[in-house]
Amino acid sequence: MIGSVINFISLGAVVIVSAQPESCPHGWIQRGSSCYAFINDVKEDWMVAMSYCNGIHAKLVEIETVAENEFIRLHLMDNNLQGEYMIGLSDVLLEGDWVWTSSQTNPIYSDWYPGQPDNYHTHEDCAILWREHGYHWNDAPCTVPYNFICEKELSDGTDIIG
Ligand SMILES: [Ca+2]
Ligand SMILES: [Ca+2]
Repeated sequence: MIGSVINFISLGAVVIVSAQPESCPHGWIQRGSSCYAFINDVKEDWMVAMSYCNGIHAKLVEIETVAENEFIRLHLMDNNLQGEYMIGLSDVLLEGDWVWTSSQTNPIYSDWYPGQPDNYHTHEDCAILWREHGYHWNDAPCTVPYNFICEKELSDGTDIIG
């Protein structure tokens, strides 16, 4: 009896969720429960890129798995998107200590191009996807304007839907 009540409740919850299929905002690219905005009409430095992403309730993209990395690299290559893309990884606070901005945690997965990060001219504290090397990662100056990618989770949109 109790079991069937629980089943009924959980079934109801499933119906409610599936009645509001979530999708990414117009212009964003969806992968699972994540949405990605590839910003390449304006190049910005790291601070401005971060602020822009935050302003649209997102963050500079944080790439935690090989699958996510391949998804982004393939999107850039398939669509022939030009230039470098900044991601949410930096060692601006402590040289050599790379952290994802939103969590301040060291990456478990990384895809540095061989020889990187090299902190060239002791002045490279922000990670980019390096076009001329298949969008593998490079450290670059945070003050140079680059294209960038914002990321947000679909669950962030429930407030708007409700
Ligand atoms: Ca550095
Ligand atoms: Ca470098």
